[in-house]
Amino acid sequence: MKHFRMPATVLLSAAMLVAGAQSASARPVHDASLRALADRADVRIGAAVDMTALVDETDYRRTTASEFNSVTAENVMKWESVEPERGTYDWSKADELVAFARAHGQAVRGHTLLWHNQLPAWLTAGVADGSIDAKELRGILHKHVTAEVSHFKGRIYQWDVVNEVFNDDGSLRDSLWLQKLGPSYIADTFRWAHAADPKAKLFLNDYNVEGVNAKSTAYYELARDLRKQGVPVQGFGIQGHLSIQYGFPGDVSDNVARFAKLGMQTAFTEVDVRMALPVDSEKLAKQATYFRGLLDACLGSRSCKSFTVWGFTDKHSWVPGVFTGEGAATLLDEEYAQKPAYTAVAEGLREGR
Ligand code: 9MR
Repeated sequence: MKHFRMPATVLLSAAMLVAGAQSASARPVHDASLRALADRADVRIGAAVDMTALVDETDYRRTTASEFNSVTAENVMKWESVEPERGTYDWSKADELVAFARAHGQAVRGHTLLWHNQLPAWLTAGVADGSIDAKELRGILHKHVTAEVSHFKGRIYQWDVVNEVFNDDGSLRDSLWLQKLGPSYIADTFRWAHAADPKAKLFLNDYNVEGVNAKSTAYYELARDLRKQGVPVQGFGIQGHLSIQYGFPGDVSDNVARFAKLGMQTAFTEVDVRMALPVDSEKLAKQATYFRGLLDACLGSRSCKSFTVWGFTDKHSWVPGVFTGEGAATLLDEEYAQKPAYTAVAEGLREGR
């Protein structure tokens, strides 16, 4: 029996997802859901989706389907997931998400083509031991971008093409991409992505770029220069990982506006607002104002097409695993009850643009 175990699990997962899709779509999207409000505000409201939770939990599936009209793969479109062994692609989990989205009338954000994290071990090891040289690495990157964008062609409305390539001081991150290929890797990656799916909107994406600061200015200058050279970069993604222990970034609307002025789209791509635990009502109220502040900056500019939260229940959030003693960063608590942040987002969407 042992060798049947894996395929059986895979089959079961697929069956459960389809069943979930049916039961969730049988429930009408209620008029006051975030997605119904977002439709009226002409913006996409999105969520990062944890595929394990989507397969395992009915509440998670129902909420994903009923509250959001855009989804992002939290992990399963990253390079280590899709090409775990060199030349062997595994699109299965990402395909399940795309199928779920299709069944629920949701758009899909692609995340992410080039990053310095979650790279396959064969690639990082090969670069480290010198068996993959710079010329080969460039070819590998070209092949990866082409394979992934082609696989999802026509099904992704926004791609995070390059992710987190600047430091907070505005210098380029010293990643293996910069070390081996030099700064031209950025333009190359956009050109290759565009060649594979000319209709997808191609985004730069990073954290700590909500307001006007050295890092967001580096992106602004990069975007302006690339566009002048005819490089197909069409969007700026502001992740929006905030914490209530720091002040709310003051000039988010100005920042969005300057990218809009370049003719670019903007998006809030990974919004969450963490706090030191335990939770209390004052912290929750403050958190709500942070969510609302970012949402208002989005709704205030026609350039802003989507507002995505990085997890929607405190039951499934990356925050506690990374920031010791912090958490409660999402719209719903661990029991899926609505927090003040949920109400604030719903009210913001109801007020519209
Ligand atoms: O939420 C993701 C978490 O499950 C992964 O373990 C982590 C690995 O680095 O990546 C998290 O998502 C990140 C996203 O891809 C890029 N911006 C920062 C996000 C939070 O770390």
